[in-house]
Amino acid sequence: METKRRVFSGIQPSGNLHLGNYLGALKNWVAIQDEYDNYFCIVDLHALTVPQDPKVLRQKIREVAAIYIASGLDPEKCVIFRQSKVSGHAELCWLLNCVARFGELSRMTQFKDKTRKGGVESASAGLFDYPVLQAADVLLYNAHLVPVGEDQRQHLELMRTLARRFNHLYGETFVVPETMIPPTGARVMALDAPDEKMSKSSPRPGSYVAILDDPDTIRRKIRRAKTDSGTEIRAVPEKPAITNLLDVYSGMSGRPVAEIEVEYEGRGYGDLKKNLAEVVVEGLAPVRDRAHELLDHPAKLDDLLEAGARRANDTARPVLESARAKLGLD
Ligand code: ATP
Ligand code: LTN
Repeated sequence: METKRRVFSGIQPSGNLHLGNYLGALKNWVAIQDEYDNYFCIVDLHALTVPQDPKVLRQKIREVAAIYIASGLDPEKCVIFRQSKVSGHAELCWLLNCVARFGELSRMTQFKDKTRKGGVESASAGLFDYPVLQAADVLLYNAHLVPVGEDQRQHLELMRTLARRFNHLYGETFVVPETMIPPTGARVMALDAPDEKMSKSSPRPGSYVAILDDPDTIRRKIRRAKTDSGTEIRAVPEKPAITNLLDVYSGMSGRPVAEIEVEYEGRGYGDLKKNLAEVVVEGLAPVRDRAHELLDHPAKLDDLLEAGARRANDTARPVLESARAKLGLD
């Protein structure tokens, strides 16, 4: 039998999962799951890089698990598990910390963005180290492919650099993983600020459509979404708000943006928003319903995550052992 190449990706259980997570990540994971050996992680250690309420975190972890499955990930085909339940992530992170450079971490734009408001002085060391833990996540499984949204490109480049550097310094150990970014929906922007990415940690609920939002909330948020001046419905750089709505339309409907532009020639923004809202409501309804059903049986979700962690541990252990041995820690 031909062995399948391996995929690894993850989402943080912080805040509400939104359309950006769905179109930039989840939908593609589901689309490729038959072709690969899949590891989809709930990256709870990453969530700790900013303060979390333990009670809320516990609930969010289950919610992410439910959304993974409700979106169409099949637990028979995918190892679904929590990062903190496989201690190799934290251990390999330390080994890679000693290979990563302060300078390269200082250049990470996500760190700069996330510390812009509060300043670096009060940022956690974990937030600074976030990309190294992310590198450990993937390298620990010798994964070949990492499907993510556009915002993760720089972290993925660093991951590849660390894999190559380790291999060069200590001998072939890690697969150098490839980045996979979808053609549409890779960078969904905030509905109320199309120059910012749609983000889970946003304090403004009107900036995102959550996967679990009810239909009326989705309709209201899309109705209130910012638009651009003018009336034409075209995806052009001068129209970032309309471009974003068209991109979401395309991602949710599977239709090319150009075709949607033609359909809306001579029609108004109101029409576009109304129909887009229905496309989003229809697309998310089955996910939301299924997620709620799954959340009604939390013990089952917990069992599934435990089983996933056992399988993940089995895959991770030999890779970690080989990295330790290369460093002289055997
Ligand atoms: P936060 O804003 O709290 O940092 P987030 O919304 O960026 O969180 P993550 O858990 O960091 O969510 O990301 C999970 C996955 O979703 C990643 O693959 C990321 O690239 C993708 N993603 C996140 N936001 C967007 C977005 N606005 N558009 C497309 N993909 C996105
Ligand atoms: N940092 C990622 C989430 C993440 C991830 C990973 C993605 C953590 N570990 C490993 C892919 C592979 C983010 O999207 N913000």
